[in-house]
Amino acid sequence: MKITSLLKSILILTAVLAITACEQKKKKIIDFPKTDLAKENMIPKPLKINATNSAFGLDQNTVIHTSPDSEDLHAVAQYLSDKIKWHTQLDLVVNNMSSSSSDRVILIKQLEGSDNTNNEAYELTISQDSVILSATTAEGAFRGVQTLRQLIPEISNDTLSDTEMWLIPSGEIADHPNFEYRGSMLDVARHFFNVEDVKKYIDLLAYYKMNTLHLHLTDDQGWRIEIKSWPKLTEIGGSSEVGGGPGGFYTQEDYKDIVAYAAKQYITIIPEVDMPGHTNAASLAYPFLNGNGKKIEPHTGIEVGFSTFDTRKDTVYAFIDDVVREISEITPGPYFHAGGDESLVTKKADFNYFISRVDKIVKKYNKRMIGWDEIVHADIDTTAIAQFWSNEENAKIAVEKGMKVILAPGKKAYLDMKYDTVSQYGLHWAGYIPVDTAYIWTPEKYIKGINKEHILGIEAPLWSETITNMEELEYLAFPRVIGHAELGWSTEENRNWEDYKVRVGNQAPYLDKMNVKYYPSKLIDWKKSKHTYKTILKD
Ligand code: TNX
Repeated sequence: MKITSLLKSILILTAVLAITACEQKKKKIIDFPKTDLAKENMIPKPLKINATNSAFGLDQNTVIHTSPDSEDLHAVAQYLSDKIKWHTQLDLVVNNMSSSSSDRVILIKQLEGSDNTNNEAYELTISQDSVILSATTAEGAFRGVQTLRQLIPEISNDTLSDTEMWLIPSGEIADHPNFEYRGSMLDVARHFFNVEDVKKYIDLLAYYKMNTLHLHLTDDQGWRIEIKSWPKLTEIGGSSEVGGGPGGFYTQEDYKDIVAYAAKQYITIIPEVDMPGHTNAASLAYPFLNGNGKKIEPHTGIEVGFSTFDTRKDTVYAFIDDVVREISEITPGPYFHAGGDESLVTKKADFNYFISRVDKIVKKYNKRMIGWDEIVHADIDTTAIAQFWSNEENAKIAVEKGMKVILAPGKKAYLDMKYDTVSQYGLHWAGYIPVDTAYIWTPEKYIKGINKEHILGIEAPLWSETITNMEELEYLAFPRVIGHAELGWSTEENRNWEDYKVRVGNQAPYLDKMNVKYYPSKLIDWKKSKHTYKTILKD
């Protein structure tokens, strides 16, 4: 009897001690401002937001945990930890629950058997003690991580003391994208951009939940991807660019590096080999390809439409087979972009014959062909995708044929159009595109008769005739590409220029921290510091 009661007391004491120890360790939020999750500056705007006006405290005692501890989810959690460190200097452990100092948890949870069939869907539940990020796939969790990042206050070492925590507004978010395909394109042919430049662009696209990067790898002025069976493509075709600069190219290892880097951020790389026009650099390397009957010279100007492959030679298709095979082997994504634009010196019948043969080659290597909207006149499979850029009739024909369309309207989505008459870089054949014009349009209503079900998604191409380095690239792409990210993800009801304008102005601290030289459009009130909720704690 005595022993039992002694044991009981010991047990109770131990429990009390444990609780007290815990209480002592756990910081209490004693005073936090009323927050409003719905007013945070998230881009793209999430589908549903329910604010609960309290907050989750982020500090060194927060741990990140995944359930299950799978490789994919762990990688997403580690990415989150790395990014929290980048944003805040806090070094949070992943999947180490035994860590004695874990006060609050960010749980990344994979849901099974949910009805939600969208791979990119996620939910966030933010309360005082925990952040629960749930998704059916690691990809969905990754998109949710971007939302969380956008809610994290910026902290620098000297401003975070032991008695302070930084608050993430509480509430629930349920989100998924409006379009499956949300991308941008980089023209690395007119001017070459190196692997590091492309990686930086990928990081920025991922932050705004884009999921594809189309690389325009070849054009009249340069060939930028190593093809082992045709080495002169890069030896000769790679060494020129607009303006006579040195050019450059990606080895297959470089390209694989880009693909793998993008894949970690759930971004698919789409390689484009533009043909039968825009092929001067290829024909310079291998003159038998040329079909315009003229002597080939290096092209460093920006005129288009003068080059063509010889569409009636079997050797040309043997060459294309090698090119498509080698690139497809190192491209895990489902698409191969075969160009097809502005083939002004290729006879119509030859052009259509060419596109239909190329479509078969692309299919042979298990890819789906994408082509600029001119391809729709050819006899091609309906699994091919038309990328609308200028001709609405072509887009309509695509839809009538049962093909899907990617919208990249020159007048709205072209990142290489000047903002206005005083823009330093850019062209203006499709008009001037200020930041509001780029944002204010509805993809589902842009072309009469082309509805949501016909549209795979949207893309914002950045042609590089007038830009030679990252700073100039960023000037044209930012902030407009951020608006295109929202157009691809958010529903029409959730998009509003006045509201977006404020949110984009609040991207400045992030863009500055990323060292992005965005165009400081006067239409936007750029905020120099991020609004944060900060609280003082007591033990
Ligand atoms: C049209 S868009 C082109 C490109 C140019 C661009 C410049 C398209 C399919 N072709 O060759 O670089 O305009 O804005």
